[in-house]
Amino acid sequence: MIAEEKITAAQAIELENEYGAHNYHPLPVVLERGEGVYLYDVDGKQYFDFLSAYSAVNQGHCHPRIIATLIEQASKLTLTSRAFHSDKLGVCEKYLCEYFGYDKTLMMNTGAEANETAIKLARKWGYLKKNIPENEAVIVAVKRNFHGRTTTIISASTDPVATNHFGPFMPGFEIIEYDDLEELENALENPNVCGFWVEPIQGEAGVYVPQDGYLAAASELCKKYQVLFMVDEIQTGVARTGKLLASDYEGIKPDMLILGKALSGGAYPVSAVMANNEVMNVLKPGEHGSTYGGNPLACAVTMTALDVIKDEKLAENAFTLGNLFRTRMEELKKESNLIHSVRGKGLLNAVVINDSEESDTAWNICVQLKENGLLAKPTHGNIIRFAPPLVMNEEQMEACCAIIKSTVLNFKKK
Ligand code: IF1
Repeated sequence: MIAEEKITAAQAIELENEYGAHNYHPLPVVLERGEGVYLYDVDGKQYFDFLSAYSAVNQGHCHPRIIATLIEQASKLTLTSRAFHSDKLGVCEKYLCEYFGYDKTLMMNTGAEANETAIKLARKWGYLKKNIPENEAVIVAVKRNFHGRTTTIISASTDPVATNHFGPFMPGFEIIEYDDLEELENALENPNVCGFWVEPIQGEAGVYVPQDGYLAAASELCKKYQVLFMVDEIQTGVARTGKLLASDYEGIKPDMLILGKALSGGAYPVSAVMANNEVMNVLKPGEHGSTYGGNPLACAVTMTALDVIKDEKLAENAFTLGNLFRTRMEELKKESNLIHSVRGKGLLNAVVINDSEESDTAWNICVQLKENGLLAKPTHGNIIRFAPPLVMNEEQMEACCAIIKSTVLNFKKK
């Protein structure tokens, strides 16, 4: 391979501006390498990563075991399509079912595709098992949800930025308040409801943690009204919140568990829906799938990525370091009127900045954090999400909290 000419940060950004759609507004940093909790820009500057590619890199950047598997499998067989069997798919499907406790799985690629799969499964189950009149199935979703960017998924969105100028929208969604059991029960009384679709913690909305018992009560209401409990753990799952699943905090078992992101440790796009036979067996050959879904490379990487989660006790580590992070941020809140509040579970946390949603204070703090060697990004307006790789150790966490503290205490609003 011809030695690549080193690109400068300015050149990289200019190329993206010139030749790429402007569908993102990245922080002004150009990254070239990642290792564990660290990212390195094209000038060799080191950063602590406090975004983890939106919780896809829970196992840390370029985890050696995951990369070794990726290289080994990629040198053997990457993709057969599902027109044929492979030696990896059944093994991985069994692995996932035993890992998460379900009868069956359906592997896809992106989180959005997993959610689309869940919608189709819920609807078909509703028609065949709950006798909902054809084309009248309703899925209940909640305000401020984020489940992906496809036109069907945004049909349930309440975020104008996600929906403006993308209509017409898919019917069959009813939107209720998050964390409101009375509204939920009212909605589920409709006999045409086939599913309740929710994040156990609302990540993109700004790390909104519902009241204790909400998920357990929602699960009971779904049983009472014969509705599938469809839990989107794409961001909260795979140890991010201090348990293998955020659902585990309330001992609930979703009827459909929707996973993505860290299933593959950031090395390859892998998503999956887990369900028991009563739900999964409504699907017949030819009714759903994708070119890359469940390919040998995805399967090999997934099994190693999930081995790493267990072998390195990353859920336990996220639980412990999450408590440390929130303790340090609460201490900082006492010293700085810039901090309004701190919330989260495990290593999915948010710091709410004391300024209006419209202000760019949170953004400017993140730019300053970048200068000080830590990469984080606001989710919405005045909310900064802090979500480092789960492989971080206590010493690194203390160093990061010190960076955040000095940045906040020295920050001058513009
Ligand atoms: C972007 C947000 C986070 C998700 C949940 C499904 C998906 C996501 C709970 C779809 C994806 C990503 C998408 C990425 C940024 C990031 C994000 F800001 F968009 F909302 F994390 F909060 N369910 N979230 O969080 O999975 O199709 O992306 O694999 O679109 O900018 P995907």
